[in-house]
Amino acid sequence: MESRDRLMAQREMLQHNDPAVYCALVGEEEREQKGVELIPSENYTYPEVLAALGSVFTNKYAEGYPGRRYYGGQEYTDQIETLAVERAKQVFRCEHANVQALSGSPMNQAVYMAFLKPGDTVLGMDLSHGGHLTHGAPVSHMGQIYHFVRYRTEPENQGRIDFEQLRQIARETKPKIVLCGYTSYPRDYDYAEFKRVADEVGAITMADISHIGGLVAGGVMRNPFDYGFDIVTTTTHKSLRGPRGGLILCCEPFAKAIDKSVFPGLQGGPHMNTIAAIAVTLGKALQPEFKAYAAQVLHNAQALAHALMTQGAQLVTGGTENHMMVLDTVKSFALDGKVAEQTLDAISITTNKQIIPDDPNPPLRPSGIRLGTPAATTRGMKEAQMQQLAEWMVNALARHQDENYLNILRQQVEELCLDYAVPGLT
Ligand code: DSN
Repeated sequence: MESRDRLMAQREMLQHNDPAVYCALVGEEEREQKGVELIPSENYTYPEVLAALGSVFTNKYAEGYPGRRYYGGQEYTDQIETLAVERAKQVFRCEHANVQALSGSPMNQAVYMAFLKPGDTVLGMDLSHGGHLTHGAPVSHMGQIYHFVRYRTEPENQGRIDFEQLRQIARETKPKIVLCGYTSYPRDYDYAEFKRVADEVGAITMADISHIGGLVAGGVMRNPFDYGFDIVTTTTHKSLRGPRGGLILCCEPFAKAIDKSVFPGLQGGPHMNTIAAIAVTLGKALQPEFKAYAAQVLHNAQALAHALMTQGAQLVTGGTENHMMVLDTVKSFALDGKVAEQTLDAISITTNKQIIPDDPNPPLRPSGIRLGTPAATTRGMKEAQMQQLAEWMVNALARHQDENYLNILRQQVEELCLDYAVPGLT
């Protein structure tokens, strides 16, 4: 059967045999097409990635690594994983890559488990200042097993990291890992300074570049390996535009311990359909078009941040140096982040509520929302559309109780979105 017919037949089978799942799928396709995604950690992946994810590679168990597996029948899985590894090394200019982590959390856990014993110290970013759950949130298992100590940003210095404080904490606590990388931080990272501190106390340097992985791959943001970092982790589904997965990249001396920690330490059979999709994603990241995409993500973020601030909205760091920004909705509109998120949902602009540094409010009703440009850029939106979206968002948040007005805005947003197709849905 021709591939197109096969895909149609698969969808028809799903529609016929499981209408509940099919209806939800169609609903999600419509939601993605008619609105716009401004959550900074999301993206619209490539049609080729969807094809690889929905392929027979999902059938195969492949515990182990290429050439050293515990099951037979690995001629094509070995090809795929080797390709993904080689491309990852080329894209990120590193000596070793493990492509088996199932997603971001197990990816970081595997690194900790490779090099730390319970109770060992990790120096990471304060969570309300932008750190991630796996960087030591007390509610995460990682926060309970290891001893996380925290550095912070300086609000009076546009959210830049306070390296004096960071160095002092490192000297006092002697961490085994100095961790740089965040989930809600709109500034670039001074890897050289992190490395100096880590060297002074004999710590391993680890950068979790999950959010900016695509921007590093596209050469528009700094690469931690250029500053002598030991280990870099990144998810593959954010700015990199791939499937949901994780890469652990490192220099050769760390390679064995990391591979052993992922399998058999933490995980069983790798998801080979995801690894096939990661190979596709990294192949795309090596194309010149990807550099242009990454550059446009940054241009769009500048345009969005500038348009929001011009219209009186307050960004937590007073601007951005990457793809994201955090809007203080309490200061800007006297609304908490939950209400702001719901208001923007009502006009088909998807964002997410977000705690801000030292937020006095709880995480489910925090003081801000996060915005980012990777997904909108994938659809071909540029600076003019960012300005338009900023205007609609500010107007909606300023008149959030006016339902009729929100309906008018929603129609305008959806009209715009019709002109920008979601890849894989046309
Ligand atoms: N959930 C991701 C994010 O939104 O940043 C991090 O894990």
